[in-house]
Amino acid sequence: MTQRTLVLLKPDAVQRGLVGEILGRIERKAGWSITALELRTLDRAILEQHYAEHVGKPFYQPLVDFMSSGPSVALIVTGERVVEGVRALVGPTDPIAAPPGSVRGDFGTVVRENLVHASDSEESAHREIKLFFPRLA
Ligand code: IDP
Ligand code: MG
Repeated sequence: MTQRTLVLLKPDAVQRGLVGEILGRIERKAGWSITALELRTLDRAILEQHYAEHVGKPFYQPLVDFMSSGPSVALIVTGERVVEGVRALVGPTDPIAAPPGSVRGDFGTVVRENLVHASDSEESAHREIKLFFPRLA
């Protein structure tokens, strides 16, 4: 089942020089491809739409501040079961609870600065690709 998913390497990943490490893990999965890639500082208007489900939660405003604080890498990954697969590669939201071997488990300690966003369903992937790469939606 070939799918597409939207991945963001968050400002902490770019600032810490972990882009190559994380992209390498994605590239090495058999049959997966990076089909769009861009370094960009995300603007608040896009982030407010992207994180609309979290409006009103205590972490929402600091999250938008953090996500707009410096450049991120936005990409589309295409391949077999990439929606579920990239979420597994990234690990659970809390990096301390995330298993070693996952990106968050290997490199993160702080929940907000957990290095990567990945779409959580095919429906989210469709919406997020439209938001970040409208010409490819
Ligand atoms: P996800 O990125 O694993 O899908 P979500 O629950 O959708 O996690 O939360 C979106 C992002 O908001 C997380 O990746 C993390 O950066 C941040 N976040 C989530 N929960 C908390 C929290 O309790 N404290 C601080 N930041 C949080
Ligand atoms: Mg989420």
